[in-house]
Amino acid sequence: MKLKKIVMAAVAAGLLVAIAGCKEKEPDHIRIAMVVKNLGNGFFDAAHNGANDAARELKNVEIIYTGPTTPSAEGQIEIINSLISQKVNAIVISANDPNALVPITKKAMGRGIKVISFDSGLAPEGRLMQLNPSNADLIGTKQVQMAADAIGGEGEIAILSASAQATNQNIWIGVMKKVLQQPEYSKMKLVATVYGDDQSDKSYREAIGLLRSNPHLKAIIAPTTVGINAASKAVVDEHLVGKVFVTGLGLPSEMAGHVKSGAVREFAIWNPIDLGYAATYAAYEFVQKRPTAHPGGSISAGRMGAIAIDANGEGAMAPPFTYDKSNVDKFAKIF
Ligand code: RAM
Repeated sequence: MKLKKIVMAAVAAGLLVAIAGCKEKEPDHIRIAMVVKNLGNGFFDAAHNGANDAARELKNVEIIYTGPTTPSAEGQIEIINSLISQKVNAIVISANDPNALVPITKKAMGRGIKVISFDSGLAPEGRLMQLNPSNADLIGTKQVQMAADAIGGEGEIAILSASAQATNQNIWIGVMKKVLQQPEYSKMKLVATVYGDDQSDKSYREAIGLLRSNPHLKAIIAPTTVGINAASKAVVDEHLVGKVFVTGLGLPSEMAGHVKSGAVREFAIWNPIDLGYAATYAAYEFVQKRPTAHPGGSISAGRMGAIAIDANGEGAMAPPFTYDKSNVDKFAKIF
């Protein structure tokens, strides 16, 4: 009798284990890979810091920070292939191309990896969500306004961008071109758009090229933290401070000296630490299959609060902040 009871208890326990095994188990150690456009960019180093902050709060999250040495879709494809073999739980990517990466991120998603893009987006079919730093119209408009302020609303301007396929820069350039058609900017003329590939040396060479081949140039707008830094150096080296003004999106830590030299009056940016932090929370919510993590829902991003996901699967953070000589030093200590 006693033996029968033991056998029955053992069978019941076995059944319970089997049932538990059938139910999809939430991973207790979550590996989130942050794939950036390229390594060695201070903007992404700051985003990485934010990702680490989120991982510390979430406790069971490990961040794998990676990216190619130069910003190319090919380099990111290779990395994602390896992340698929490593069976990471999520990939958070700033994409070097909106479309070229879609087949590989689709493959990753097919293997159960949650893919979200942040900063520079993937086409909707290649990701579950895109986290934008801010609204694209605001970012584009702001940069034209800053250039207009610096040059009194009149004269030739040029754009020094990142890589030619970068999703985020191309969206902002599109907005800038539209804004420039408004009557208030009719005296500003966009004479060239060049690409420094988010490499300091190439951006510097492109900026020098712009300055030398456009003797009437009044402003360079660089919607990239690498480009704005390189363009400012070029203006100083060509002895054009006060004649040509640089503006765009920069990191206070990299731009403080250029604001002091006079090459830059104002520039803008959002907080890249918060962006990396929120992107990590977003990935976590998708891995945990939170019921609200879907287009039309929202993610809850720790200290950043709830971020709504629109019908296209996009979410946006705060408006860009403007920096000039009154505040750049204070923020230079942070990012
Ligand atoms: C560079 C990168 C990044 C962009 C910033 C403003 O660091 O191109 O994608 O968001 O500039």
